[in-house]
Amino acid sequence: MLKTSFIAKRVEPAHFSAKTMEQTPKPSQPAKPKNRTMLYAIVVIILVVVGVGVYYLTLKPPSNPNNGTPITIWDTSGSCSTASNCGFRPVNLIVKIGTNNTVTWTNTGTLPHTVTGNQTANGSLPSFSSDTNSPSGLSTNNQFTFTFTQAGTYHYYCRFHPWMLGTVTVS
Ligand SMILES: [Cu+2]
Repeated sequence: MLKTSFIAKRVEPAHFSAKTMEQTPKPSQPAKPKNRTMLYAIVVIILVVVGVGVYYLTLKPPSNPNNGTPITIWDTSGSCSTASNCGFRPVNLIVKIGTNNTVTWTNTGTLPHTVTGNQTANGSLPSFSSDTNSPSGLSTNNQFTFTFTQAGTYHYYCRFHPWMLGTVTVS
């Protein structure tokens, strides 16, 4: 009698403690995946926000940071065989000294282009060329800025594609 009751007493706490030991991690287990899901969601949101930010910073063309009167240099997806698929826009720009006589060309095309003053046509007017700072041409999104301080009509072209023509008339 004594022996059996003693064994029963000893077995019972051992069995109970084993149950509680098993049960203690159980309520924390369903909580862990919840916290992980939240963490993954936060990480994904951060990655998306950073990704979108990097995308806009690297791929969005600059909105004329040089802040001059804008002229767009354009070409049609890598083609510039005639004046119909590349050029300057506007072709003929009119500016006024003291108002908007600083002009910024931005290459929005895929090919390198230049802004090269036609000194034969411009005569004694000040010369200007993007080659001074960009001898291999303006690549995509690159800019050239020049301030016209003398009145006259300035003819210019692209050195690589001489059919790309433009004028800036300064008064
Ligand atoms: Cu060109």
